[in-house]
Amino acid sequence: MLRVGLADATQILKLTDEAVVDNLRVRYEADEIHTFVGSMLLILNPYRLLPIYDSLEKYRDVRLARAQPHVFAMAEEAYLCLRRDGVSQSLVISGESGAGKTESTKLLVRYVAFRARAAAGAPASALSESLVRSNPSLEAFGNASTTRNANSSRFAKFTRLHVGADGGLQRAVVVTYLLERSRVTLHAHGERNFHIFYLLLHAAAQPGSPWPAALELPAAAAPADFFYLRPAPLAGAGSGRSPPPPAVGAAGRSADAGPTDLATTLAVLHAAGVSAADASAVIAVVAAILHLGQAAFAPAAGGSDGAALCGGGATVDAARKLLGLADLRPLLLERRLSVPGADELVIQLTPQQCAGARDALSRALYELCFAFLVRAINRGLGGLVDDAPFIGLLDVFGFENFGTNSFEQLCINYANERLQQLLVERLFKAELKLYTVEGVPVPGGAAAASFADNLGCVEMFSASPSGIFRLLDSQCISPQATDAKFICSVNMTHSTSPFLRPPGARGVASSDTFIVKHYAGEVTYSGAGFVLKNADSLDSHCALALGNSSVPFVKALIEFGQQLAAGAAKAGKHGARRAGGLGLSGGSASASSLGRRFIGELDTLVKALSAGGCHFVRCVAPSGSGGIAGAALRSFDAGAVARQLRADGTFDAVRMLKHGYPVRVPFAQLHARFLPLLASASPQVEQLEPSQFGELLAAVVGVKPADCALGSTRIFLRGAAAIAFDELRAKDTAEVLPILTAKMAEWE
Ligand code: AOV
Ligand code: MG
Repeated sequence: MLRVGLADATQILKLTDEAVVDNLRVRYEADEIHTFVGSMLLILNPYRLLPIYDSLEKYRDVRLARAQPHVFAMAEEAYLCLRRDGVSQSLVISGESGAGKTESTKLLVRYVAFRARAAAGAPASALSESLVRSNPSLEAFGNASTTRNANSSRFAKFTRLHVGADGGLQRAVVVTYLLERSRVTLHAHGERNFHIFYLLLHAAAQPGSPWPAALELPAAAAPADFFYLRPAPLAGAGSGRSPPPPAVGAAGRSADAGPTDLATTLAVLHAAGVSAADASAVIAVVAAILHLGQAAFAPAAGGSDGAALCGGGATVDAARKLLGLADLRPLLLERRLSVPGADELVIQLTPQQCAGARDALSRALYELCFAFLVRAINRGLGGLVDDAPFIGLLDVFGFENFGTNSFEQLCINYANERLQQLLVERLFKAELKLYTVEGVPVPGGAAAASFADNLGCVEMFSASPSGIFRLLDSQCISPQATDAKFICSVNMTHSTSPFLRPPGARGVASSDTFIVKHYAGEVTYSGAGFVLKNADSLDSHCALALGNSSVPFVKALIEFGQQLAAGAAKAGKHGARRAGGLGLSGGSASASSLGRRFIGELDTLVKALSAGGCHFVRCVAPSGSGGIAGAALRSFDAGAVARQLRADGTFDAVRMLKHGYPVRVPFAQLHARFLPLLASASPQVEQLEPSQFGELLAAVVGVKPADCALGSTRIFLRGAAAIAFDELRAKDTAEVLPILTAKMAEWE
């Protein structure tokens, strides 16, 4: 028989980091990809479809302490907690890029939809159908192939599944964060733009396709024909390779496996309530972006200021038509400045500035389409606001460390730091504080109580006024802003931070790079574009022109963007921000900067997560940073696994949880729940203090002293001891009475 190791890493007798990794290896080799660390679940990416997702029924009503480790068991636990306590529960899914977060999220959604259906006795609802079906279209617009993951999420997503009083799914809301808009106009070597562009070209190349004529695309156009889709060359080398198409997802069905074709994407849009005309209009904007990318600029003839379009004239005209504009050229070649009390100032842009204006327009249009899509999907899911408790599923973009790391990685890695801090707070800090407050000695002593705290790193990013994002904002509002100045200010301001590597020792100028010691590893941030990307917003005259578009959809898109920008600016004034703002500026440069908006959005998100129960799912890439190539090998790289477990605090968690008491129940709760039962056996019980009552209960259910500790307000329990309490109800009075009497006699 195959050895399958231990289902819970905290059960390892001789606990070392190596033993934890070895246990995972043994399990992985036996296709056991799930392992508990107490109430936390580790999932090792299997990189292939395993036959372990068909039987959902067997997880129903099984408490986590009794369950086999499985992603469905986590969803069931969250569901049961919500039903029992009436409080929202969130499943926080973390892990490096390519580790399996998005696939796990889809499985969790599938389970909750099943569970809610089973509870409410309803047939498959349109809502759960729409939920599962909305994935391909979101992924088509929000995912792209990177060197780490062929279907990498380039936005973060918080899905709230609201559960009604009958246990059924009432409605769902998808909130998205920080789409990586810069990818629309630039992608790194070995990566691709968002899937939708390739899906469109693929569809347009099919015989008889209506798209080429409708969108003025050349027949049989290939991605390499478009500037925005061309494989990016490796710096100083030839052209880059194109990564493989999206892989097959965990659910193994095309509907769940990410974007497959344009028709599916359109069908989903349609199902979400988007009219066929609007769906085609979205695709037309996507095509317009491709056309826009073809615009090239040269210095204006005759030595005059400014630039002129060179080449690409026909495609710029196609973009103009698709966007419903009378004239697109002025939007690319000029900047108009409104001067109070004077005539409008028209400035001719240099060729480089023109390219900047072109790209800003493309990015803003794309992000608006994405936001439109999210809104449409939400409408299909039943509305935006609800106070009913929910199961929240958080799927973020994983920690990234590339050859060149810029603004995108800064935001992505900051988001991961925040979530890591949530885990540190929930798992370690709250735990230690509770033992202290309750007067219970920390189980396992000091060795078990040590953990790495990344709070200092989070603060280095978001603190006011000197956090990294604030420093970037100050650059953005300065007239002579440069990336070098920003990098220099980070190195100077945080030179003594333990989370920043001092530049001096590295033999590079302090304006070239800065190195952050993230919880998940050191990342060198460099390269150009911090200032530009942070302040990226659509010029107001551009927005005005598009707002007067003859294409109703484009007009509506701009109005929608302006509403979001106004909402974001208003929320910003009150300290909180909601998703929105997008490419349309809603205030001053710093008030609407992307970095600031992102910090605000994350604050709101973390508050929502902190308000209820949290369940942690950690995805691990067993082949480490081998990315797509490693995935093909399905190898288990012990070093890479150890690195991930050390970085995300799993080793610390195993140590702490091995000694700790995973279940704790307030005496008051025990008292309320079990008094009637015990009082029916012996009325004397009613005289007891809740803490004495707790002790009595522990004796009645036969909990060993080593498996419990009595605090000042609650009882701490280990292992299956907690379940013994739940089973108490089933016990006979005759069985309970002798123990009860003996214990009471002891006290007298
Ligand atoms: P990620 O969400 O963690 O990365 P994904 O969930 O996209 O990673 O997983 C990457 C790939 O691994 C998928 O496309 C699947 O091929 C495979 N995979 C992941 N989980 C499973 C599973 N349970 N069963 C089978 N295959 C799986 V990123 O979005 O890049 O951070 O930004
Ligand atoms: Mg993902």
